[in-house]
Amino acid sequence: MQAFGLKASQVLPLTWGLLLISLAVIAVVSVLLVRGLFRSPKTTVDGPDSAPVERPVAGTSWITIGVGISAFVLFLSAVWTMATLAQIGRPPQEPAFTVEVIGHQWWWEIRYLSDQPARNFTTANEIHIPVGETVAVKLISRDVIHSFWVPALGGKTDLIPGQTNVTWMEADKPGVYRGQCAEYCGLQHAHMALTVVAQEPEAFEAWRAGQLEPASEANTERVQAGLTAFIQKCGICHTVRGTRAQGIVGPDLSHLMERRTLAAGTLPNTPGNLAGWIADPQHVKPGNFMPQPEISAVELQRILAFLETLE
Ligand code: HEC
Ligand SMILES: [Cu+2]
Repeated sequence: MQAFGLKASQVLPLTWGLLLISLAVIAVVSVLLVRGLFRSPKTTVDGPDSAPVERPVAGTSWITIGVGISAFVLFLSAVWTMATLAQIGRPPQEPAFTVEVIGHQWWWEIRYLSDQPARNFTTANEIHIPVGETVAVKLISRDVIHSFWVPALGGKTDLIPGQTNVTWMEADKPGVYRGQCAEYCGLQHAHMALTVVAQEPEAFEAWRAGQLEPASEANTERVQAGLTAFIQKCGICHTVRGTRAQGIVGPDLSHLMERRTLAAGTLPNTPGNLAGWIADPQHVKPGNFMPQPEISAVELQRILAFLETLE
């Protein structure tokens, strides 16, 4: 385990501390239990029918001592936990911007919010952040309870339907950090991963500028045909900014080619996997909410040609 940010570096000692305390408790209890099991009774009973009239009292003081030690250790753990939670509750500095993370069964909608509406944009399953800056994260759910967890950057925060939870993120080293939904949310819960990409500020700004651009124009006949097929067969659920495809049921695909994975971390985003996903999404991720499209092989090729322009 390694921590890559302010929040994680505060949570990590607590994780280790509580783990060690728990292991010590198990060890002590086991030793006492085994000793008790193999201890021969001190009182000797004279005959088969006689039993001591009084119970021996020696040993009851151990109950008081045991409860005392447990209560002390539990109290210490509780205080340590609350102190850590209080420390990470608020970001150490004013957040540079806010990302809204919306949980869907079984993918993450990511919305970058700005004071200027023209600088808002939506993406999916991959969050880019500048290194060394705090980013506020607003957590919302559209269906059931999910939990946002990027282990290398900090602890979990739940996404609760009808409520907005707020947390924050900070990474002190550039890198690609894997996150995962950490609250069982149905069939494909295990395939609800997300990626956090921490970049140097210039690289982040370049990425953001790219995301703000509309999707590239369809410039060849094949791509144009692909766009038409896409609007007909996919536009009801997916948005590609600047086109008539404006669906909101599935992930925004405006800059699909910039993402590392498909279907919330289920597959690396390669041309072969993309074709396989569109041809049979239920095979790749059974039960997910993208139905098997009714498209011919020719349409599939055209749609792929169009999607490959979405950089
Ligand atoms: C009924 C709505 C619906 C239709 C129609 C639909 N999709 Fe999807 N699509 C989804 C949903 C929901 C997901 C998210 C699945 C998941 O990861 O659980 C998805 C995911 C995807 C992804 C992965 C995106 C990512 O960032 O991971 C691609 C690519 C995609 N769809 C392409 C298409 C194409 C191309 C078509 C048309 C042939 C299409 N979809 C039709 C709902 C739909
Ligand atoms: Cu889940």
